[in-house]
Amino acid sequence: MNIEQIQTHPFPDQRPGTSGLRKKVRVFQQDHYLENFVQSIFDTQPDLRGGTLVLGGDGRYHNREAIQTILRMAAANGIGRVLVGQGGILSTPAASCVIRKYRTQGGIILSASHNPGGPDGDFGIKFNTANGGPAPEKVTEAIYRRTREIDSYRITDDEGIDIDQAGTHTLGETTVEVIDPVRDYAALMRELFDFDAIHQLFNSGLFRMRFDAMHAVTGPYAVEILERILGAEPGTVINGEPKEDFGGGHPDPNLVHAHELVDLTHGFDPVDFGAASDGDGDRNMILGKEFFVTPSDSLAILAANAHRVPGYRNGIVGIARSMPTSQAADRVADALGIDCYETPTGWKFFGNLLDARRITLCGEESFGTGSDHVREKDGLWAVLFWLNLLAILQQPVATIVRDHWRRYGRNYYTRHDYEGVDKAAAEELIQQLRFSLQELPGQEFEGRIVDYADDFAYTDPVDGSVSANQGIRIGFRDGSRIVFRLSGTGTEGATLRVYLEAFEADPSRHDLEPAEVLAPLVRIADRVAGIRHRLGRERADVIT
Ligand code: G16
Repeated sequence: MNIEQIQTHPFPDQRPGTSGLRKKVRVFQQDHYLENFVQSIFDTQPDLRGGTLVLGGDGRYHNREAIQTILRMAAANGIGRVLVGQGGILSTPAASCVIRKYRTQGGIILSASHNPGGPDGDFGIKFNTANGGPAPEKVTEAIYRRTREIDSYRITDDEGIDIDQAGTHTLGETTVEVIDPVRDYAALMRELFDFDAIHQLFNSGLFRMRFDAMHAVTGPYAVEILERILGAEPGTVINGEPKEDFGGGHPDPNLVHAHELVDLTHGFDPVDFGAASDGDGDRNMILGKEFFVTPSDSLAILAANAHRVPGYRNGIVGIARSMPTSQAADRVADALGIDCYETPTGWKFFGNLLDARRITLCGEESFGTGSDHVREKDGLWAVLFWLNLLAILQQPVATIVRDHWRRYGRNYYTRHDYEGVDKAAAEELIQQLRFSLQELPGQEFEGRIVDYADDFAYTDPVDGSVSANQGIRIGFRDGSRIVFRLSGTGTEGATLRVYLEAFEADPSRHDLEPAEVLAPLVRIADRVAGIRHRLGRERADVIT
């Protein structure tokens, strides 16, 4: 094996966003592009030298090539051992699980999550630290700074290794272990949930579910856990074969992109329970018979019922939600007498709270729910949590949710996304909102009076770090809220996200159409921000 020192030049656009570096596949295919970023990780993470690195991805187009490149760079950079998922596969939560279980020094996950794949699709890379979680901002900023000055990287001239067979290989001084991507994760799920109760539920003949893996990474995980271990009927997992282009689909588990699953919960002979996960397995969508559970409600319901599930039998110590996530979880935390933290968008902001044992559960409106079992959001975990509750409560999903609303009130919620809009226009829109913040409090819009208006800033209670400019919040005296922010995960133009929320305590008003309840807030959002006028869009592209 020869180590080569390749001369390179910095790329100006390698600052990680909400979750790692995401770009078009063609950007990553440029000479040196991936290598520069990987070398910058190795240069800024000295513990990896002689240590262990976890490596895997969601199986999307370019995954295999990238894995071979990273293996050769790991060997050239003195990484002691690499644990790589067989076939290059590791879901994001499974990677987090493996990093923690084997106490490794970190991991590299190759994924652009819910973004489409294929030669014209997206690719991504992110570094997770030794706690199993996405690198916090101080680490991603250090990596970014390094990408701005890099002038060479190290790589071996090897052919690469066979990652399709489990086993141990050597690349120079580096040991490469190709591991079963499912085994450790499935074992962890067995520790947390009552598998016997779920098994009985599937065997009762009274319950049917479908899990939509969307031709993404969770297929093998769901088939193993739901069908093989828990005895769900064959065919429970649909679109279970991972494909490099996700079968041409958009692996984002929401009402728009997972419509095949949504249809199975409606019409003639609907299934009792539907669930889906995304490209890299960290998101989840939960459906009952003709019923959609918003991710914000899901977090609140899991928190209120956690004591019923083996892994959380002793109760939860606290909850965290991202700022735009509805305030449903806050009410549960109040009732339980525990803290509820409001963090910026991005799972990385939960890491310190979890490590410091200030919270047990956390979640985001963007179809993310998780707990202290790993340091990533976890799609299948959420599905198993729901299955465990369904097995114990023996009630339909809709009944569980309605009971919850009756007790805590309902937070009507929706998110409007304006995708691929002109970046400068979107930035200008946010900037104008910032300018108007001071004037808004006290103003009345459609009978609602503005209580506060600010640009959300977060001070991490554990390490004191401050993250500013995290989204514009406009809160009204009746508890309703509008939040505006620009997505940090897109790869084309900009995406404006508008989050709308209205609270309703009266149970006789819990069965209204969310679109109807929230329509006045949609109008207010347009009036305050000038969305149609500034972006030239009549309506949102995706409403979830
Ligand atoms: C990522 C982050 C999440 C975030 C979501 C949306 O999810 O991990 O924390 O909520 O993006 O972010 P944005 O609104 O900036 O697009 P994933 O599933 O894409 O990794």
